[in-house]
Amino acid sequence: MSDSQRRAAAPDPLDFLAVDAELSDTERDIRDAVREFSTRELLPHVADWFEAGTLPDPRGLAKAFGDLGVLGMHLEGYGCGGSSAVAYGLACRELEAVDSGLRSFVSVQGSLAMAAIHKFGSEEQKNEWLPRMAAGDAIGCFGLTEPDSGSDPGSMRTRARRDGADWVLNGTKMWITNGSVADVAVVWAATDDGIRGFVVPTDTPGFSANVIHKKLSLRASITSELVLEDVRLPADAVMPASKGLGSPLSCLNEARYGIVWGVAGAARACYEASLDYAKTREQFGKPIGGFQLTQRKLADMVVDVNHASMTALRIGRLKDEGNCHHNHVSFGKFANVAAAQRVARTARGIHGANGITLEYPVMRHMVNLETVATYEGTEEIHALSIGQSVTGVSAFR
Ligand code: TGC
Ligand code: FAD
Repeated sequence: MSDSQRRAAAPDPLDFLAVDAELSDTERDIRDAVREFSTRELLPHVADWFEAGTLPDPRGLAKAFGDLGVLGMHLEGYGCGGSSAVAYGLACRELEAVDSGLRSFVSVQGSLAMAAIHKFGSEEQKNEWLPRMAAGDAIGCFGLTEPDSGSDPGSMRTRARRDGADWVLNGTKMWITNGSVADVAVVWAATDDGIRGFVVPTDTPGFSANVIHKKLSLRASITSELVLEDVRLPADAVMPASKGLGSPLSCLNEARYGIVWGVAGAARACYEASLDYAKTREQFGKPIGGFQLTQRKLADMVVDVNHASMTALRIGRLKDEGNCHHNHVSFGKFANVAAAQRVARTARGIHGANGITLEYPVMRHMVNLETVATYEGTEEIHALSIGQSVTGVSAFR
């Protein structure tokens, strides 16, 4: 039967372009398992965690994520899952549909701390840390940003100097997710030989971490300052294959990739909440979804949500084929975070006064996305990366 003879099914409002029809059975199974876990174990509590401004049981959460199999799930060997990039992305999408802070927990563990050790660590470092981190028995953090070096990490002041065979680290890292609950910190420091990465057990004398309070965004996440005062480490604490700024930046690609998917989940959650609200909330004698202005908002939202999912899936397929350049990831982070911010902002408005409360997820997502737009390369940094990619001219300095 030709297309013109066959009557196509009407689009599903919850997957308008049937993007998920492109998934394999295995990918769908992983999506469903993470969605089921997130809905059962995380969603009922996340508003309270956000209101409290912390994660009350980070070790229990790490263990639960380990049991679910999402910590370093895309890494090969050492107790890790070895999944495809798309499967990992789907997990990030389902976690961030609940809260960006929860996806961050998984991103920092798997895509930053574990990925750094996996890419650049010695066999001893990999065997010591990766199986425990995959199981959620050890928590890791990733220290790149400093008080005076954010978008420009190459200007870092944290220094590692040789003292005999040992290394001695001094400096301060800022805004470090899970810093004060971590067992191990991957710390990037300048050496006489360029930037190198160090595996630092957090009980090493001279290492301390201070929780950053009064955040108005990503409140269901622990963010810390790391202070390194004459932290003495053995010669084998350096990750042997780490060399230059490109090493930490290559880890960022992994976490940024998770964000490309994650924010598609946050956007979807805001759109679905708005659709539900618009169909049930009545004013002027009819559901607000019946007003043309609301329908325009829903149309804009469903377009953004579906564009974001398609972008994530395309970049994921490129990654699984081995054809994903870091500027593809910049494209995805730039496009999808902005789309999710538009959706969340509109969703907040559709919910009226209810939209400013934690009874509904929309303002929580909206303010979380302020962090997501800043970390892992700000909107401006990714715009400049795309600009450099298409013109061949760097506008960074
Ligand atoms: P530049 O000279 O351009 O690059 C230095 C070397 O690195 C290479 N490179 C990359 N390699 C892999 N992946 C990338 N994305 C790369 N970008 C650049 C580059 O080819 C070069 O290699 P080589 O061999 O020629 O030396 O460096 P630059 O100093 O001009 O900086 C470039 C810039 C601005 C793009 C980079 O510094 C940057 O991305 N800045 C943003 C910093 C950032 O994103 N920080 C995130 C910290 S971690 C975090 O936020 C965790 S949040 C928690 C969570 O994820 O949930
Ligand atoms: P700045 O770099 O000072 O930027 C300020 C403004 O200037 C931005 O708008 C920026 O886009 C703009 N700007 C900078 N350079 C240019 C330019 N060349 N052209 C145009 N505009 C420019 N870091 C870690 O290392 N590990 C973590 O686990 C981690 N977790 C985080 C968790 C949270 C909740 C937050 C908020 C941040 C986290 N970060 C982490 C830090 C994050 O990566 C940085 O905040 C981010 O890289 C931006 O740096 P900055 O805040 O110093 O801003």
